[in-house]
Amino acid sequence: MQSNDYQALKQLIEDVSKITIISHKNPDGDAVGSVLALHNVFNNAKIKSNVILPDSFPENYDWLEGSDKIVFFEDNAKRAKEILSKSDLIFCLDFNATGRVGDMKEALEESEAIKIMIDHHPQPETFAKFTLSDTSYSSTSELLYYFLEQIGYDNYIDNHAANCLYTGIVTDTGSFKFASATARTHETTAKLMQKGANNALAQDKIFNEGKENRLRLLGYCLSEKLKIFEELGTAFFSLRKDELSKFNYTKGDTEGVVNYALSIKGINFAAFFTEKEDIISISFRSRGKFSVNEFSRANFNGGGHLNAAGGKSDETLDETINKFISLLSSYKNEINSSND
Ligand SMILES: [Mn+2]
Repeated sequence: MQSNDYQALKQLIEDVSKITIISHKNPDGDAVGSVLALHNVFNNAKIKSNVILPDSFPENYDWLEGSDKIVFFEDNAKRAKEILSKSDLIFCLDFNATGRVGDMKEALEESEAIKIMIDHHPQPETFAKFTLSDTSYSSTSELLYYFLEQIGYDNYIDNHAANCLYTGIVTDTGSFKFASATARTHETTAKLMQKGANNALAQDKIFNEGKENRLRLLGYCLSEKLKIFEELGTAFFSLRKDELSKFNYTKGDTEGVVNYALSIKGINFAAFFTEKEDIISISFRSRGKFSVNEFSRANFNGGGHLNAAGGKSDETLDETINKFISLLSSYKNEINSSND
């Protein structure tokens, strides 16, 4: 099958009987939004599908239609494995490598289903038979809209699916602030609103239903934990386990905090280090040309996008931060000229 043979793909979707839709570990708004959008579209087209995620997602997405139907691998591995192994077709949304699904990796790789990847991260692996991968899209949700148009399924996007796609676009573009939000992104968003996406409701649900401890943790990070290296154009935050538990941390509570460091004039590179059970997890963000994808791939076993990437380290929090600081001088020119 040609990778752009959408007619054949549409036929395949309609011919098979077991379709599964999955996304990456620690699902974000784009992951949850895109899988549920496709699930809702298939429902409207009278096509059955299952949705599996490796683990749970932040509560602020549980208003999305179909979120209660998701099977979580971490809670129900047996059932998830069974679904994956019996699938004819597996849609892999918002990830580019089987390693991104965590403990679900083996079950995904072992499944004989035809895999379809729709994703916007650079350097995709080649495990899928059909790969629609384009880094010029703000989000997988935006790219999924394009895909649905190509197979003639955009008419099946109802208000529920539209809200799901809108959520993916809003969260991956920082509410349309990032450079990744192009004219096309806004055009797609307009079409979603015509199909019933409710922007005010969605933004309210996503951003204004937080918990007190999350806001206090943000305050603590901003006032106590921000380190700035002005001459290196870099700032970072870090949180130890004891600090996380003091604020009753749950997954997603520090999402977006790293971006605040980039709001300072002259800061083009930001990082957030979190001490997890047996690993240090890192978020990187940048403004302009400096590639945090390259930086993380080269130094911190991670990757992602030009301006947003993840990383990890097996060393202690202090060792990880020291390594980070010692690397900065060799990137100084790149960082400081990032916005030229
Ligand atoms: Mn995404």
